[in-house]
Amino acid sequence: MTHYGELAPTPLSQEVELKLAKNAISHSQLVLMLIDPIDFAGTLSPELIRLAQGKLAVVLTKMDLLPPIAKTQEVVAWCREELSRRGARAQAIFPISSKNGMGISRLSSFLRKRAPSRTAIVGVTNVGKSALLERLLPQAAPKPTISTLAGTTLDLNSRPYHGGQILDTPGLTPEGRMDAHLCPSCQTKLIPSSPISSMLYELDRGGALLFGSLGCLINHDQTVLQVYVPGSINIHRTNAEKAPALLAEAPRWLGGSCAKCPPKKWEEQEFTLEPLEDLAIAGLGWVSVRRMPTTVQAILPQGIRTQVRSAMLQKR
Ligand SMILES: Nc1nc2c(ncn2[C@@H]2O[C@H](COP(=O)(O)OP(=O)(O)OP(=O)(O)O)[C@@H](O)[C@H]2O)c(=O)[nH]1
Ligand SMILES: [Mg+2]
Repeated sequence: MTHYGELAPTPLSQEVELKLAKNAISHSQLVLMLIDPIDFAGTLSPELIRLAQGKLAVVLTKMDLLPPIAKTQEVVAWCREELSRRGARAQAIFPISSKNGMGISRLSSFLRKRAPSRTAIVGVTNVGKSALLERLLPQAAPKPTISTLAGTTLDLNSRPYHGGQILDTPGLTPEGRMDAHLCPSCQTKLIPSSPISSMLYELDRGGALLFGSLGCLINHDQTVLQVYVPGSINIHRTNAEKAPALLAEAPRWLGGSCAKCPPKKWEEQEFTLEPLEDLAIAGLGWVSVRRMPTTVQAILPQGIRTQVRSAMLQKR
């Protein structure tokens, strides 16, 4: 399969992805499960957490993409809370960046001290598993394939590591994420290459925010929202009357999707949010409520997972 001049992998079926992950986990003493904090809702796999029970360590990847106001230890504490709300316990949580090397030496010394005979690196597609393996291996070791395309690693890849083995695995294809509604080119634009932007909006009753042509939030109350989305998303301020028509029409200037993307069916949901709560939208980002409670109506492509949670980044 060719993808914009590059050779793109033929996707594995979800059944095969899960079978390979199960195989890797059952033959490992330690499981590094990767979660991307900028898409916590879209990259946390309850299935992998269940399979890895008792041997789970969580790696928070791509920390370099969090906005500069993020405090690493707060994000780690928040992640621990979110895991425990789901009944999951991690032996340790490692915030890292395979891009700039942050946190890699702490993770390496944990692995050397624990010295499991086999460690599995698991997570959804594109979360950065192969990039982490590359960081952990000595410089001279053959490099795993790393790419912006989801579904790059197609089989278990076992490498010697400090007297044991470390295993890279194909990612699980997550369901209910924004990328499932986009063509490959628009999917790539959703992957940030620099820290995601954080913008504050004061909205009147009936005020609306469009996230390109990917969805919108209509406010039923006067409120202040902090919006965290990739910089490539054009946030357009409008009102409750105009927002649904703009989404349906998807003019080119709005961006986010194009004529090659599959047609979208829209779904409306209402959320009541308290101050210091986030509404996370899988594969897109999140909004955080500041000051007063509000009710928002979200119009999103059908099947997108959403989550109301305590705020990941606290107000400063
Ligand atoms: N900014 C940033 N990008 C990263 C980081 N780790 C990985 N990436 C990028 O994320 C994309 C996916 O990385 P991979 O390592 O191929 O992801 P994977 O989990 O192995 O993906 P599959 O093999 O498809 O399951 C690539 O474009 C990487 O360059 C990181 O720490 N920071
Ligand atoms: Mg990979």
